[in-house]
Amino acid sequence: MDVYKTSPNFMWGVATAANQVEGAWNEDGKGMSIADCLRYRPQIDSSDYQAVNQMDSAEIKNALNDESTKGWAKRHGVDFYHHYREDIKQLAETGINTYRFSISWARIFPNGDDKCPNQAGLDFYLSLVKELAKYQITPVVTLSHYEMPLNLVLNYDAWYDRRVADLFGRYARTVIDYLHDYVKYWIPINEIDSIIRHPFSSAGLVADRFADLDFKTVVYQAMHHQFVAAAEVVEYCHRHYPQMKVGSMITRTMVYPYNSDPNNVLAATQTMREVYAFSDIQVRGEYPEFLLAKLKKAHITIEFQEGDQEELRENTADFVAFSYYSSICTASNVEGLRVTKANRTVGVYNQYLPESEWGWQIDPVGLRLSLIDLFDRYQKPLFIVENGLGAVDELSSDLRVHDTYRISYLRQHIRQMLIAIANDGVDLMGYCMWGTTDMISASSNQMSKRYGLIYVDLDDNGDGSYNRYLKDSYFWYQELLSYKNQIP
Ligand code: BGP
Repeated sequence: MDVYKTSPNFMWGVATAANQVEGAWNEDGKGMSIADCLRYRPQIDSSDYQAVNQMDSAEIKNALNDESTKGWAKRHGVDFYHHYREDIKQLAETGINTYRFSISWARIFPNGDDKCPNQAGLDFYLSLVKELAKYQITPVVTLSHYEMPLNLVLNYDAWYDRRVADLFGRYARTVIDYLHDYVKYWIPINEIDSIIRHPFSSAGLVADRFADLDFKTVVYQAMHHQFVAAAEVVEYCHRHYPQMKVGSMITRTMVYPYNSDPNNVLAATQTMREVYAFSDIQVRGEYPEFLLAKLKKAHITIEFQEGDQEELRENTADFVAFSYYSSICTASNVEGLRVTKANRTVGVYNQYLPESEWGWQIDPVGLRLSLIDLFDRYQKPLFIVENGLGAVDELSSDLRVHDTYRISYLRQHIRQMLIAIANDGVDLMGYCMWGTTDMISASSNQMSKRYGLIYVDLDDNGDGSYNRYLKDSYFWYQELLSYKNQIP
């Protein structure tokens, strides 16, 4: 058994997102959100995330007119809304001390622009954090994880519209005030770089609604509004609740050069800089020069309102959170090279690494490299808020899932994480594995891509009993958490 040291207050936990677990899409006053428009589409290759998650106005209209949950995977989630007490109790028994979840904006402000918040929505999240408190589990709350009220897409211009950033601010302040006794850690926007890769599912941007504008300009303007809105959350928390900590969050897919050809090394460096631009703005408080130069060259102008620059500069993140699942290679000329996919990113296949059933390459050392790189760059506490393996799991006749492959994935990644803390001097606050129970996959909207420690009896069409069954990985995580610094 390997022995490593984490600090006694290291945050060991699990992570999830409202739109992937809650279900109850139209209950207790919740409004329709963009996630409720994302349908599981078996006719499309589920790893083609762009095709799966691209929506046009006609498809949204179609979703609006369909009141069923059949096939609309995210509308029923895994019914966490009605199972949260039993799920939290079960997860508490693993020994976790941290639980990352997100709030559905449309549960709080059903249309985004309502005069008053929906009390039932606020109360649901209050009960949730009280439930966590019962087990001394610290919540980490994401305010925007791939959803927003659909009304802000249809009657505003989603995140492109500055008024939406203001409405987000009101929503954020409402939730922060309501939960402040229970929540210290906040992440304003999940994987803030996602807006570039999937602008509809992360920010509600529907290309055909901006027919008169250059869509790239729309995306970058919306990105700017997300940065300002996130900085306002930092400002509000620090001013009113000085104990609170607010994080930046990016998707940290490791990127290698395909080989040592300097042109490929340059391609990898440039790809990484594109992602780092997002954390740079939130951690350093200003747009990096290379991004400004790139936008200028592409004739993309971002409109700054008076005070935006100061807002960003004065309200930087307290910690740097990231998700890590896999890595890709990059080459300056990809012709003839085998293509691979990672977390909604396409790259060149790495011959040294195995791959998951979804073709995401499994790279535990890439996690250690990411930790070193991020810490050297920012010298701020880091937080791994997502890491896990999506796989097809089978419930066996003993009503268990024997997911040795997931245990192996987690063991290798956690080992590299612990080495990074022990040997590389990285300051890491915590680790949350993705996820809790199984849940609907974000990129493919399907159930059969499972990540949980707890199996949920449900299929891609939404048929099943919703019964929960423990997986071998549940017991492995429990064993790990009982040793904390040793890896079973
Ligand atoms: C992250 C998202 C999550 C999540 C995870 C796994 O990017 O923040 O919401 O689901 O990726 O991705 P997927 O579900 O597409 O396999």
